[in-house]
Amino acid sequence: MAYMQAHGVKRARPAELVPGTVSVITARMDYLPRTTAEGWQALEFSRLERPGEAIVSLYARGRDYHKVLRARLQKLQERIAQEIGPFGHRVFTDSAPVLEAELAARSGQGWRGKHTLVLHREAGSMFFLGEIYVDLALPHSEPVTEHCGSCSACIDVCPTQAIVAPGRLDARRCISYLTIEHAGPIPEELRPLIGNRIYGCDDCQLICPWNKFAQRNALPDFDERAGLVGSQLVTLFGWSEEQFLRHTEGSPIRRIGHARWLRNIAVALGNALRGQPDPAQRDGLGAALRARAEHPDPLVREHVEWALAQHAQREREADQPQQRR
Ligand code: B12
Ligand code: SF4
Ligand code: SF4
Repeated sequence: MAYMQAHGVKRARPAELVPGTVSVITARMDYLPRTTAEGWQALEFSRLERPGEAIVSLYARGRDYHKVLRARLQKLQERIAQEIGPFGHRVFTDSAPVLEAELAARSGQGWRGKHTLVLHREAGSMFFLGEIYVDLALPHSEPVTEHCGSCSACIDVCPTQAIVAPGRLDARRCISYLTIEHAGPIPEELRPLIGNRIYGCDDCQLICPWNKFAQRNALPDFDERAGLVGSQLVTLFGWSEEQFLRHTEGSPIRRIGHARWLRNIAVALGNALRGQPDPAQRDGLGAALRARAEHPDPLVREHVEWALAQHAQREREADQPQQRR
């Protein structure tokens, strides 16, 4: 994430990024799919108990939000221009050095939770943020009050203890960073903690009591795509590059590329192997991994090797009680 440092102070000073900017219109867009069932948090947590199943975080199961939110903000800008005439503007969503969460918090879209995300009493935190920088002097909206109180559920649930203090995240430990942004090998000590999460992580949001108020989005854009929910790790690991590209067309997942996709699934397969009591199931997972052992990318090979070592370790552990007998 070197791009964040590279842009320096531009991140905090909108007028340096877009000269002439006087105000920022902030927006949030809910992303729970329209078909989301009641009790969805428990349903999502239950996926962790099925280690052979792949978990893709909720925001990434449909169409890429960058495209959806930007198009809608553009439309909003056009509607405003129809009313008041042309004005200077630029639309952003996670697309430039913009401190989105801070702008959202200061303009009343919600408060910053202990997990660092923005949340609101009527919307939880399952929404994206976007902005329109404008050269119009608009009246300021006020921040909302903070409602975390003595709760620390997000800090406690984080599998890698990435939330090092309220409102402070060590991104290097966050599964979202490790599986999406990070290009190299995943640190070995963190691999077992990733479980079966293969793209992003939702745990600090799933546990948050305010997410019982999270809203569904009526747009079909965020409908869950086939293959990205409830699939077996082995199935996704078997996707060729061509299949990966086809299944992730227009999805944010495509950006990580096939090799990182395989890297992430190899880690999850290694973890599944450690937890799998059934030898036949273990053999199936091991066979899938061995089929990728000669992959041309050393990143994939190393993670496959690590996962197969978990297999060997599990086999040894399974043998031990028999030897004692
Ligand atoms: C980098 C990044 C990440 C990193 C780091 C996250 C983090 N919390 O910092 C990683 C890869 C880990 C990540 C993960 C996720 N992310 Co992210 N991420 C971003 C991104 C691109 C930048 C965030 C950032 O700047 N972080 C750096 C820290 C240092 O900034 P900060 O927290 O705001 O805190 C500093 C500032 O506020 C500053 N500050 C405050 N006031 C002022 C004033 C001045 C003058 C100055 C100089 C500074 C300053 O001081 C603070 C301390 O240093 C934003 C989009 C964007 N452009 O903002 C999305 C964003 C925050 N992510 C988002 C999402 C959805 C996620 C995930 C939920 C995805 C997932 N399911 O896997 C996870 C959640 C993990 C978590 N608990 O945060 C959404 C959050 C929506 C929301 N409801 O808040 C955003 C806003 C994207 C979007 N457009 O919707 N993300
Ligand atoms: S996204 Fe997952 S790993 Fe990252 S802070 Fe939240 S719970 Fe921890
Ligand atoms: S889980 Fe608790 S501490 Fe964390 S953001 Fe939600 S209310 Fe705040």
